[in-house]
Amino acid sequence: MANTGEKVLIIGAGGQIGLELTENLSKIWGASNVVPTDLKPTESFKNNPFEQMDALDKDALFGIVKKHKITQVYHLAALLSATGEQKPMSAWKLNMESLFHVLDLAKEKYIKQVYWPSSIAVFGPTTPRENTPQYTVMEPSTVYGISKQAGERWCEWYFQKHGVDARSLRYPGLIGWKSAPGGGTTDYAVHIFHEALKTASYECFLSENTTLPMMHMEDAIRATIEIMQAPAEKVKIRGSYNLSGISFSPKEIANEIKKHIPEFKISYKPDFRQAIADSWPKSIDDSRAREDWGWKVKYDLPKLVENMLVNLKEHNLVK
Ligand code: NAD
Ligand code: AKB
Repeated sequence: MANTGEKVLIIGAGGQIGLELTENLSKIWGASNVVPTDLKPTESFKNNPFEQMDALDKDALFGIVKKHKITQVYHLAALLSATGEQKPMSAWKLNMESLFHVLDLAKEKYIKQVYWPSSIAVFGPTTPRENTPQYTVMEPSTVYGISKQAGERWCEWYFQKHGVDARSLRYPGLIGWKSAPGGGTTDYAVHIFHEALKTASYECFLSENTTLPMMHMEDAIRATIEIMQAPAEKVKIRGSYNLSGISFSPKEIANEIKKHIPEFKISYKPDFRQAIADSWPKSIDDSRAREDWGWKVKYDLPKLVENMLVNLKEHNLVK
């Protein structure tokens, strides 16, 4: 049976994370208590009270929060790293202004809690790349990374000055079978599975040895819900927590796929996303998340690859 008590708003619910988060939060709070919002409706929300909303429209956001007596907001709408480099000013506007709207709602006590994701994109070429610490040099070289770094600082500022209970994770690249990625540098690690099952070949836009931090979507959703449900005093970092899953390169994931599809072939044609990937860490130290609120990853690379191939096939989701 679903819990009661919270009324949850998800902004950008139609995206890669939002679709799965809506499903999971609906199991916890009941579908009628979870309000997904996005620029356009999708079929996935037939059991939830979906609202069409532009995250930049502060009045619409305030109206929906009041109408549904929302207590928690998960704010996911953003332009990601690759799209952000193509549309820098749109990325800056959306990623920053929409965050202020949500933080202001919490400051004015309309809502009790905010979740806002950050990213490994907060790090840059001058950051130590192996086992990147929680606190280190951060000079992001993408508009997306700059917006995430600024967002972290604003979340912390609203917490310190106004007592806003904002919580955040620096997600690595996320890989799931239920939803498609939306314009990031790590998107190859989802596309590769679809192409492997469809054509047994994939042309990768990153070079073969580009190692990046990644995570199965199930782990990421669990981490998100765990940090939101942790007692406030355990959430000691109010910027954003490092979060680590697994690290691999295109060559390594291709080799793992070959164990299931021996004829699978990968080729490499790096594009502008290579420079973005080269500026990001290879692996992340998430000891603070483990110590503070008990984070523990479940999926390693072999489990992730098996899970993706089995589910994409079983649910007929190859695109
Ligand atoms: P996505 O691009 O798949 O989804 C974003 C959603 O926001 C889309 O459904 C889009 O329609 C919606 N949106 C865009 N502009 C909007 C607007 N003006 N008003 C309302 N909705 C709007 O992104 P995602 O992968 O689900 O990422 C969600 C959040 O998680 C983002 O903040 C992203 O930076 C962060 N994140 C994602 C990853 C990842 O690998 N997916 C990694 C790190 C951080
Ligand atoms: C992207 O590649 O932009 C995202 C991210 C790591 O933030 N997946």
